[in-house]
Amino acid sequence: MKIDILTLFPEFFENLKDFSIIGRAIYEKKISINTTNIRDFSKNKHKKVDDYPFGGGPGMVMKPEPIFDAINHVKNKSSKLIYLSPQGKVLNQGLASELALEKHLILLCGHYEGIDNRIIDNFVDEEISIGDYVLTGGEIPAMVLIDCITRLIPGVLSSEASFMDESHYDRLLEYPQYTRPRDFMGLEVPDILLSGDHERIHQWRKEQALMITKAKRPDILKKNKKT
Ligand code: 4HQ
Repeated sequence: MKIDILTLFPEFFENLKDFSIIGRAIYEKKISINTTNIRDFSKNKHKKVDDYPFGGGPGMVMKPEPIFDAINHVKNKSSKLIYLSPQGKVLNQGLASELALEKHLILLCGHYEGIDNRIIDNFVDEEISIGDYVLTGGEIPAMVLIDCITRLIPGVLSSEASFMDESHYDRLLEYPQYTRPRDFMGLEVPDILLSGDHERIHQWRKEQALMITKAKRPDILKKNKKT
Protein backbone atom coordinates (compact mmCIF):
# COMPACT_ATOMS: atom_id res chain seq x y z
CA MET A 1 0.00 0.00 0.00
CA LYS A 2 1.24 3.42 -0.97
CA ILE A 3 0.04 6.46 1.01
CA ASP A 4 0.53 10.04 -0.10
CA ILE A 5 -0.27 12.82 2.33
CA LEU A 6 -1.07 16.32 1.06
CA THR A 7 -0.57 18.81 3.87
CA LEU A 8 0.72 22.24 4.82
CA PHE A 9 2.54 20.59 7.76
CA PRO A 10 4.60 17.62 6.54
CA GLU A 11 6.69 17.83 9.76
CA PHE A 12 3.71 16.28 11.56
CA PHE A 13 4.44 12.96 9.87
CA GLU A 14 8.22 12.84 10.26
CA ASN A 15 8.19 10.57 13.29
CA LEU A 16 5.82 7.96 11.84
CA LYS A 17 8.76 5.89 10.61
CA ASP A 18 10.04 5.62 14.19
CA PHE A 19 6.83 4.23 15.71
CA SER A 20 7.20 0.54 16.44
CA ILE A 21 4.70 -1.26 14.24
CA ILE A 22 4.33 1.42 11.56
CA GLY A 23 8.10 1.90 11.50
CA ARG A 24 8.62 -1.81 10.87
CA ALA A 25 5.89 -1.89 8.20
CA ILE A 26 7.69 0.92 6.37
CA TYR A 27 11.10 -0.70 6.81
CA GLU A 28 9.75 -4.01 5.48
CA LYS A 29 8.11 -2.16 2.56
CA LYS A 30 4.58 -3.29 3.46
CA ILE A 31 3.61 0.38 3.25
CA SER A 32 5.28 3.48 1.92
CA ILE A 33 4.38 6.93 3.17
CA ASN A 34 5.18 10.15 1.34
CA THR A 35 4.30 13.71 2.24
CA THR A 36 3.75 16.54 -0.22
CA ASN A 37 3.66 20.13 0.96
CA ILE A 38 0.69 21.84 -0.68
CA ARG A 39 2.54 25.14 -0.27
CA ASP A 40 5.12 23.96 -2.84
CA PHE A 41 2.34 24.19 -5.43
CA SER A 42 1.43 27.80 -4.71
CA LYS A 43 2.15 29.97 -7.74
CA ASN A 44 1.82 33.09 -5.62
CA LYS A 45 5.06 35.01 -5.01
CA HIS A 46 4.40 34.90 -1.26
CA LYS A 47 3.53 31.17 -1.40
CA LYS A 48 0.00 32.01 -0.27
CA VAL A 49 -2.31 29.00 0.03
CA ASP A 50 -5.38 30.49 1.73
CA ASP A 51 -7.73 33.39 1.21
CA TYR A 52 -10.81 35.09 2.67
CA PRO A 53 -14.12 33.25 2.30
CA PHE A 54 -16.53 34.54 -0.35
CA GLY A 55 -19.63 35.81 1.43
CA GLY A 56 -17.62 36.87 4.45
CA GLY A 57 -17.24 35.23 7.82
CA PRO A 58 -14.34 34.32 10.07
CA GLY A 59 -11.13 32.52 9.19
CA MET A 60 -9.47 31.56 5.95
CA VAL A 61 -10.16 28.97 3.28
CA MET A 62 -7.53 26.93 1.45
CA LYS A 63 -7.37 27.94 -2.21
CA PRO A 64 -8.23 25.29 -4.81
CA GLU A 65 -5.34 25.68 -7.31
CA PRO A 66 -2.40 24.51 -5.15
CA ILE A 67 -4.49 21.59 -3.85
CA PHE A 68 -5.50 20.60 -7.38
CA ASP A 69 -1.88 20.72 -8.57
CA ALA A 70 -0.68 18.73 -5.54
CA ILE A 71 -3.33 16.06 -6.24
CA ASN A 72 -2.28 15.78 -9.88
CA HIS A 73 1.35 15.56 -8.85
CA VAL A 74 0.80 12.34 -6.85
CA LYS A 75 -2.21 10.63 -8.38
CA ASN A 76 -2.32 7.68 -10.74
CA LYS A 77 -5.06 5.41 -12.11
CA SER A 78 -5.47 3.39 -8.91
CA SER A 79 -5.47 6.32 -6.47
CA LYS A 80 -8.26 6.92 -4.00
CA LEU A 81 -8.43 10.51 -2.76
CA ILE A 82 -9.66 10.91 0.81
CA TYR A 83 -10.45 14.22 2.49
CA LEU A 84 -10.40 14.15 6.29
CA SER A 85 -13.34 16.14 7.63
CA PRO A 86 -16.05 16.05 10.29
CA GLN A 87 -18.56 15.85 7.40
CA GLY A 88 -17.24 12.46 6.32
CA LYS A 89 -18.31 8.92 6.99
CA VAL A 90 -17.20 8.11 10.54
CA LEU A 91 -14.22 5.76 10.59
CA ASN A 92 -14.81 2.31 12.05
CA GLN A 93 -13.12 -1.07 11.76
CA GLY A 94 -15.27 -2.08 8.78
CA LEU A 95 -14.35 1.02 6.79
CA ALA A 96 -10.68 0.59 7.76
CA SER A 97 -10.62 -2.99 6.46
CA GLU A 98 -12.09 -1.87 3.12
CA LEU A 99 -9.46 0.88 2.81
CA ALA A 100 -6.71 -1.62 3.66
CA LEU A 101 -7.42 -3.30 0.29
CA GLU A 102 -6.58 -0.17 -1.73
CA LYS A 103 -3.33 0.16 -3.69
CA HIS A 104 -2.82 3.89 -3.29
CA LEU A 105 -4.43 6.31 -0.86
CA ILE A 106 -4.05 10.07 -1.06
CA LEU A 107 -4.92 11.74 2.23
CA LEU A 108 -5.80 15.41 1.87
CA CYS A 109 -5.41 17.37 5.12
CA GLY A 110 -7.23 20.66 5.42
CA HIS A 111 -6.46 23.52 7.78
CA TYR A 112 -8.07 26.81 8.78
CA GLU A 113 -11.80 26.78 8.02
CA GLY A 114 -11.28 24.03 5.46
CA ILE A 115 -10.75 23.86 1.70
CA ASP A 116 -12.58 25.33 -1.26
CA ASN A 117 -15.67 23.14 -1.69
CA ARG A 118 -15.09 22.68 -5.43
CA ILE A 119 -12.21 20.33 -4.58
CA ILE A 120 -14.48 18.20 -2.39
CA ASP A 121 -17.34 18.12 -4.90
CA ASN A 122 -15.27 17.34 -7.97
CA PHE A 123 -12.07 15.53 -7.04
CA VAL A 124 -12.40 13.85 -3.64
CA ASP A 125 -13.44 10.17 -3.77
CA GLU A 126 -14.37 9.81 -0.12
CA GLU A 127 -14.73 12.07 2.92
CA ILE A 128 -13.81 10.44 6.20
CA SER A 129 -14.22 11.69 9.78
CA ILE A 130 -12.48 10.19 12.79
CA GLY A 131 -15.28 11.26 15.12
CA ASP A 132 -17.84 13.90 15.93
CA TYR A 133 -15.63 16.65 17.28
CA VAL A 134 -13.71 19.49 15.67
CA LEU A 135 -9.93 19.55 15.33
CA THR A 136 -7.61 22.26 14.02
CA GLY A 137 -6.54 20.27 10.97
CA GLY A 138 -6.72 16.98 9.13
CA GLU A 139 -3.18 15.83 10.05
CA ILE A 140 -4.08 13.97 13.24
CA PRO A 141 -7.07 12.28 11.53
CA ALA A 142 -4.72 11.22 8.70
CA MET A 143 -2.35 9.68 11.25
CA VAL A 144 -5.22 7.87 12.94
CA LEU A 145 -6.30 6.47 9.58
CA ILE A 146 -2.75 5.39 8.69
CA ASP A 147 -2.28 3.65 12.04
CA CYS A 148 -5.61 1.85 11.82
CA ILE A 149 -5.11 0.71 8.21
CA THR A 150 -1.47 -0.31 8.59
CA ARG A 151 -2.19 -2.96 11.20
CA LEU A 152 -4.69 -4.57 8.79
CA ILE A 153 -2.19 -5.01 5.96
CA PRO A 154 -1.15 -8.67 5.59
CA GLY A 155 2.13 -9.43 7.33
CA VAL A 156 2.20 -6.30 9.51
CA LEU A 157 0.87 -7.97 12.66
CA SER A 158 1.89 -11.43 13.83
CA SER A 159 -0.34 -14.14 12.31
CA GLU A 160 -1.73 -14.77 15.82
CA ALA A 161 -2.72 -11.13 16.29
CA SER A 162 -4.28 -10.93 12.79
CA PHE A 163 -6.24 -14.09 13.50
CA MET A 164 -7.60 -12.53 16.70
CA ASP A 165 -8.72 -9.56 14.63
CA GLU A 166 -10.81 -11.79 12.41
CA SER A 167 -12.16 -14.10 15.13
CA HIS A 168 -15.41 -13.69 17.06
CA TYR A 169 -13.63 -11.52 19.61
CA ASP A 170 -13.52 -9.04 16.81
CA ARG A 171 -16.37 -6.50 16.87
CA LEU A 172 -16.50 -6.88 20.64
CA LEU A 173 -14.40 -4.95 23.12
CA GLU A 174 -11.26 -6.73 24.26
CA TYR A 175 -11.22 -9.18 27.14
CA PRO A 176 -9.18 -8.10 30.20
CA GLN A 177 -5.43 -8.72 30.10
CA TYR A 178 -3.03 -9.33 32.97
CA THR A 179 0.70 -9.83 33.23
CA ARG A 180 3.20 -10.43 36.03
CA PRO A 181 3.25 -10.06 38.98
CA ARG A 182 0.52 -12.50 39.97
CA ASP A 183 -0.04 -10.49 43.13
CA PHE A 184 0.17 -6.71 42.71
CA MET A 185 -0.31 -4.93 46.08
CA GLY A 186 -2.66 -7.73 47.12
CA LEU A 187 -4.62 -7.49 43.84
CA GLU A 188 -4.67 -10.91 42.21
CA VAL A 189 -4.97 -12.17 38.67
CA PRO A 190 -8.12 -14.25 37.95
CA ASP A 191 -7.33 -17.89 38.82
CA ILE A 192 -8.54 -19.28 35.53
CA LEU A 193 -5.74 -17.57 33.62
CA LEU A 194 -3.19 -19.52 35.67
CA SER A 195 -4.98 -22.86 35.24
CA GLY A 196 -3.31 -23.85 31.97
CA ASP A 197 -6.73 -25.04 30.70
CA HIS A 198 -6.77 -23.33 27.30
CA GLU A 199 -10.29 -24.41 26.43
CA ARG A 200 -11.72 -22.85 29.62
CA ILE A 201 -9.53 -19.75 29.26
CA HIS A 202 -10.87 -19.25 25.73
CA GLN A 203 -14.45 -19.64 26.99
CA TRP A 204 -13.86 -17.22 29.87
CA ARG A 205 -12.35 -14.59 27.59
CA LYS A 206 -15.29 -14.84 25.21
CA GLU A 207 -17.73 -14.33 28.09
CA GLN A 208 -15.72 -11.41 29.45
CA ALA A 209 -15.56 -9.70 26.05
CA LEU A 210 -19.31 -10.04 25.73
CA MET A 211 -20.01 -8.82 29.29
CA ILE A 212 -17.67 -5.85 28.97
CA THR A 213 -19.20 -4.87 25.65
CA LYS A 214 -22.73 -5.15 27.10
CA ALA A 215 -21.79 -3.01 30.09
CA LYS A 216 -19.59 -0.37 28.45
CA ARG A 217 -20.69 -0.14 24.81
CA PRO A 218 -24.14 -1.70 24.31
CA ASP A 219 -24.39 0.25 21.04
CA ILE A 220 -21.68 -2.00 19.50
CA LEU A 221 -23.70 -5.15 20.26
CA LYS A 222 -26.85 -3.71 18.72
CA LYS A 223 -24.96 -2.77 15.56
CA ASN A 224 -23.48 -6.27 15.22
CA LYS A 225 -26.86 -7.99 15.53
CA LYS A 226 -28.06 -6.25 12.35
CA THR A 227 -25.10 -7.45 10.28
N1 4HQ B 1 -11.07 18.55 10.99
N2 4HQ B 1 -12.27 14.01 11.43
C1 4HQ B 1 -11.32 20.88 10.24
C2 4HQ B 1 -11.68 17.57 11.80
C3 4HQ B 1 -11.75 16.16 11.41
C4 4HQ B 1 -12.43 15.12 12.11
C5 4HQ B 1 -10.28 18.27 9.80
C6 4HQ B 1 -11.14 19.94 11.41
C7 4HQ B 1 -10.50 19.26 8.68
C8 4HQ B 1 -10.50 21.60 8.08
N3 4HQ B 1 -11.21 15.57 10.34
N4 4HQ B 1 -10.41 20.62 9.15
N5 4HQ B 1 -13.13 15.23 13.24
O1 4HQ B 1 -12.20 17.91 12.83
O2 4HQ B 1 -11.53 14.27 10.34
